Amino acid sequence: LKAAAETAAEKAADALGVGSGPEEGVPGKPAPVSPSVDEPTEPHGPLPPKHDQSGPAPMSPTGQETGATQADVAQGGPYLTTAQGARLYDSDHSLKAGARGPVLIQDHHLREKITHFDHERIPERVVHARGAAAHGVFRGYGTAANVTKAAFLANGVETPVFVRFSTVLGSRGSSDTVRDTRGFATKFYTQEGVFDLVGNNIPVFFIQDAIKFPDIIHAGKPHPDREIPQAQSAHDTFWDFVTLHTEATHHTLWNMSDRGIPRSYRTMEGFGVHTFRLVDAEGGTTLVKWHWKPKLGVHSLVWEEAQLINGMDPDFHRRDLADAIDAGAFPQWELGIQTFPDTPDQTFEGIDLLDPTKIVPEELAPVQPIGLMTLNANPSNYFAETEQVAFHVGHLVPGIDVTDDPLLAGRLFSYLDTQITRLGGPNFGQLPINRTHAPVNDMLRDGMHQTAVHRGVAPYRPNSLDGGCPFQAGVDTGAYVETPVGVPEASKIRDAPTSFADHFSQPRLFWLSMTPVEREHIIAAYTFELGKCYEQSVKERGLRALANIDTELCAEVAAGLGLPAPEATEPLASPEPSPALSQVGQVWPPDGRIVGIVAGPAGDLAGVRTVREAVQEAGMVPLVIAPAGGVLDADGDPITVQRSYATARSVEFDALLVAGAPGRGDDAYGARDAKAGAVTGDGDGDGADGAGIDPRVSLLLTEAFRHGKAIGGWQDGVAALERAGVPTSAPGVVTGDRGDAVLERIVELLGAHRVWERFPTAAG
Ligand code: HDD
Repeated sequence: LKAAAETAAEKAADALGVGSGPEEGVPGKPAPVSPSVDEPTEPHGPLPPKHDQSGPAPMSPTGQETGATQADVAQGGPYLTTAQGARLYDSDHSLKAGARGPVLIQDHHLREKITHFDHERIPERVVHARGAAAHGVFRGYGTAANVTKAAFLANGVETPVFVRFSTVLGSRGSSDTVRDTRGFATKFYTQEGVFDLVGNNIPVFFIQDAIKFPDIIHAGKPHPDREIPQAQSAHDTFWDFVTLHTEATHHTLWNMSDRGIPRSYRTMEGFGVHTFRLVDAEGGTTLVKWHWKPKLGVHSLVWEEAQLINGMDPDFHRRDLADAIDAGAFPQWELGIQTFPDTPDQTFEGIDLLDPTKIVPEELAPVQPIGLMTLNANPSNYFAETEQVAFHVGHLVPGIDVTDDPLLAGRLFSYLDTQITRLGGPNFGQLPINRTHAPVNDMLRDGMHQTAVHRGVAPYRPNSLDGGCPFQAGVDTGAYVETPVGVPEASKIRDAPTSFADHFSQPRLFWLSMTPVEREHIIAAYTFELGKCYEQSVKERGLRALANIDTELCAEVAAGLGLPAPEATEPLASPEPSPALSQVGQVWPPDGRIVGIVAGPAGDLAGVRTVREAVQEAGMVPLVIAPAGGVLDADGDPITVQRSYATARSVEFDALLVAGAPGRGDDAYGARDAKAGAVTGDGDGDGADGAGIDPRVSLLLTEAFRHGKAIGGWQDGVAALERAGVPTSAPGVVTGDRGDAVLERIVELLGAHRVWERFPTAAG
């Protein structure tokens, strides 16, 4: 085999008329910089898998051992083969009648390779097309035992999970930080079957009845003629629909708030939205709403940051999640429930629990923690896992049941239906990422992509030929055991309950629960979005909806649009505000926060070293920023530079520290700038160059300032801040003689996420 590989290499070399040395002397190709970047010529075994794949053999969909290990089924082995396992000696040239002759159709490998490639894509999800996912584990606290018999919620039970976060409107290749709702879908591989909690980061929905789902999505997606704008709600059709269909007002208001632009998937809450029904061991029932509470707190971007990131790093959220997990900073959420008595009217404190446009304030029904989820592994393959995972609100386990929420009813149909198109048939449950960890013993047979080899002759019930197998479980252990909820005596009717007609009292509750800075952001968001609409009538209708939420909100947005503010058409309610809805005012751990340290080749490098270590010890990520890449090396103890002035941009950092920032013309820029005769400083690299500061550093610092980020400087860094135009006496700007002391104060500031006193600003 080795000889065969050698022969191939020799053949290639012969064809080029050169020796068999790697790429040596190939005309037009520069010599390789280092041997490590050459294509290897010796066959060798597969590289060790990035993630541990040594786990137990995957089960077949029928629950039988396949005998294969994960490593066997993954790509591996030293030799390239066809799909049928035949080794290939050349995958670089198609079979031709002579080197310059026509390509021959008998080339099986060519046809197989191209045909497979032609079919690599599957339809993207009709909504939530863009997502990122991670594996993890859920551990029950046992605190839900009095309301549900679901075994995975029992104390100490550990259940593997797979979570996919997503945006709703954009296509697969769209940007992460658009203003949109985020999906938060969790697959629990429980011992009693798969349970999917398919929620969002916003606790209410645009519509109360699933029959309106195609309408809201058609309105939100790009216009059908030009297919623009991508992944945006700031356009006429979206606002046309949500202002005509006023039950969308509450969800839209959440979208226009900071919740529409999360800082990270790791800092989002998750909500099951609908009311579900839990069933205990005695058959007793309780109504619940599901909540995911992030351990890092709920944080958002500011709008200007979000827009910049869409250009700078469209994969911002995807990268953030993967990097954090790779670095061992495993994100965690507590699962919690709000519980309500299962009364015949299914309301709580006057709130209709079947209306998915309503929340129950946490002050009325506290969220009770029932378990902890930790995401601790990135997917090995995006397509196999993140793309092919199939969630379904109907995937339930014993102890969890649905209610008659009309939105939920439509979802129970849609998720199964959509997978059949997306994943090419009814056997998508057999894909590795969708396989249950409980044994499967169904009577579903055949169909496209059937991979199970079913045994037995009698896939029907009742039967005697397979010994009557399989048997049905009793109601005490089975899933999908109906709760005997009364159905009111009624005629068939296309209508909604009268309580569903209240579209404004809860948006008002949300608005009144916001702090002044959050209200400023909401005003700015409506002004931007309605301002992007072309149709005057849509803008005016938007203002009429706002008038029914709050007079000040309406007046401010109207002023921004240059239109008169209309009067409310409904009396404004006076609900008790719910402080739990605000993202401001709490203190959170700084874990995983990214701190940029601007340093030059001179200045207090010992201080930079100390600060970098202290940042790491505090569980945060330090990134050293210098004029050029490489290392800063004052005294033989090099400090690695992670970002140069060319690659650093403020949006990546939660806080910035400045030890010194040399001006242009300094040696640290290297030959290129020196040759270009850039503006000179005093050239000593101490950051005190009178001639000014590099415009990129100035932009870095002023942007961070505008976005309410904590900024610190010590020694030469204080002068650098001043030259960059950062007011050193402003709130959240910390200066001092020692880097570690400045850092201490920065960590305190990070607890509040942003320096809120600096808002409102143009960036709001
Ligand atoms: Fe949906 C995907 C969440 C209403 C129909 N939905 C989807 C995903 C999430 C949600 C997180 C992505 C899952 C993944 O990562 O693969 N959807 C919601 C929430 C809703 C909601 C929280 C309201 C409370 N959805 C909703 C309705 C319908 C759908 C009313 C249809 C009647 N949703 C779908 C779908 C999708 C989907 C078309 C597209 C891809 C998929 O299901 O697997 O079936």
